[in-house]
Amino acid sequence: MTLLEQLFQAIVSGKSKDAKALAQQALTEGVRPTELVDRALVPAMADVGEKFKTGVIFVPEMLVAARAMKEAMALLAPHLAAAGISPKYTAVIGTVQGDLHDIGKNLVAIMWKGANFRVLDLGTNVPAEKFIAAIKEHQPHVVGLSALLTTTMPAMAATVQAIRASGTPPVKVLIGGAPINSQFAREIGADGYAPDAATAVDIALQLVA
Ligand code: B12
Repeated sequence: MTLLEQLFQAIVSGKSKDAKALAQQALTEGVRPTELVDRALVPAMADVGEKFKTGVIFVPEMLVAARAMKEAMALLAPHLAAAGISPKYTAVIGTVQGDLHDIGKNLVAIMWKGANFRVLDLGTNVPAEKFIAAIKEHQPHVVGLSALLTTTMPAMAATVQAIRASGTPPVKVLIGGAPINSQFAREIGADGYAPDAATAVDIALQLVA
């Protein structure tokens, strides 16, 4: 098994210590951090999701796999976000109300920091009012909303609507998460959608240009 396959396997089986050690070993051997994310971490979560959907594993196994993913990600974060000197743009990001998934949102936050954004992360299960308060306080250029459940997509729509109606300074709203697509973004009046963290950087930069 290659190192990337071992890392994939460690995450799928929820072995946090192994995942961290293997990620460290890969970095030491010169594997690029983005390659680790794209070829081991993200595919591992996709595999876990498939196993959950088909009843091979249940929530506890999904939880330990997520923990292993986070451990590996924490190790990679400083390498992904090259320290920008003084951030040029400000972004607020959070997972919408009712939704506790944060791995993808965290990855977007890391990549935005790497692209020289100051990022205020409001966490998960964030009500619209909290987004609005943060926009008023920090006047960001971009707001990122994440949703991983089909059942929290309406909360995303309601959040966009509440931001637009709140009288905050105009702000670009960018949305993402596994069930989201560009058509949904158009329907709910968001300014953009990105399917992954790398594209989230490109779209955010386009929106603020
Ligand atoms: C890990 C996980 C969990 C963990 C979350 C841990 C954590 N801290 O995040 C735990 C165990 C807590 C969990 C709980 C639940 N989960 Co869950 N979970 C997953 C799983 C396996 C992986 C998600 C993930 O981290 N992916 C990896 C990241 C990197 O990808 P991502 O999140 O998609 O993010 C990328 C893009 O979408 C995008 N992106 C994401 N956010 C944003 C934001 C912006 C602004 C932009 C531009 C882009 C962007 O960029 C990211 C990076 O490339 C998915 C399966 C899947 N394939 O998605 C199921 C999944 C999302 N869960 C599911 C379900 C059903 C649940 C539960 C309801 C289970 C239950 N019965 O309790 C609960 C709900 C809890 C809640 N209220 O939120 C279902 C949802 C089904 C549906 N149609 O809605 C899925 C799809 C599994 C399945 N196949 O059935 N889950």
